[in-house]
Amino acid sequence: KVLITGGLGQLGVGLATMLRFYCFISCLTPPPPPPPGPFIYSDILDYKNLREIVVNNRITWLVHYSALLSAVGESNVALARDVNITGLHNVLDIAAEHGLRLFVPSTIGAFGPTSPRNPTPDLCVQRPRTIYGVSKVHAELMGEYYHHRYGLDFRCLRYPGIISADSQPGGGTTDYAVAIFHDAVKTGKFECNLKPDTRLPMMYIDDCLRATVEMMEAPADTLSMRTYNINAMSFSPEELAQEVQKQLPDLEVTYDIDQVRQAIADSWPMNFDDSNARNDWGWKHDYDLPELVQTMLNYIGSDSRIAKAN
Ligand code: VAH
Repeated sequence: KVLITGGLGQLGVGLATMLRFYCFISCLTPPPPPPPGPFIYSDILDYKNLREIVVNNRITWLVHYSALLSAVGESNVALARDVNITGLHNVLDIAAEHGLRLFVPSTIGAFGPTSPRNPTPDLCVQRPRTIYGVSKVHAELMGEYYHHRYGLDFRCLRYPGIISADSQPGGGTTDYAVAIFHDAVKTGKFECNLKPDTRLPMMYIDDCLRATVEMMEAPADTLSMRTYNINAMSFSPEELAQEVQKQLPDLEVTYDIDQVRQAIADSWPMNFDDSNARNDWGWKHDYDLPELVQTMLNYIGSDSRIAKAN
């Protein structure tokens, strides 16, 4: 049984639905309505009752999605430090004490301006310039320490910007790549907050969640590392806009740069090297840019999930 913190966030809803197991949330603000399914929600989760939930529900896996993302973290560093770092410490202790297996996502944001950017390998300098990135490097290092020191089965994937149709991202730098689809369908106009040539690694949510479950299920002896980059594609706002305009030719795209997000994006990888994940546990992505755009517009346009066009 899987416990997901941040279970009503952009990724949590999809993973809970995919796993159809327990899903618990730790929202600091009133959560959106939960999706239908065999889920139990405990909101405003504190770590005392997290222990009770783990014991009472015989949880075996803990997926720790709860975190403040890059841009929102910069506007509230103290809260981001509390949720992303203190929260992680609590989760590590509960997992170690109760023999849980622990998955914590990291991110392209765990690299910084002194990391190789094109491509960015798994092992290189990591000096991120956001509290979000610092907290995720800390999570990688602490999880690997608990693995080597206490035998905790800790697993971690560095996610690219994740694009989803039925859940909204929460204050990240890559959020533009979700908003463009909704605005294109609703109004035919999109104002982008990153420069047109800002290239970032991106991934469709179905690839992200499948990678997560495949890595959780990978036999331990296939893992040469505990933290892996995973990749699907990289694109810039202008490349994404051109692909959307193939389907919606009337889409008008303008630019009003958010300096905070632009500075963050300029410090991140442009391309991700995920060869270790592909070699060790057989990772491969399904969605490239044309398929991403087709799937997103099919979903948002028809407002009902349509399988990827073959
Ligand atoms: C953010 N969407 O922009 C998140 C993610 C890779 C980016 O971590 O902060």
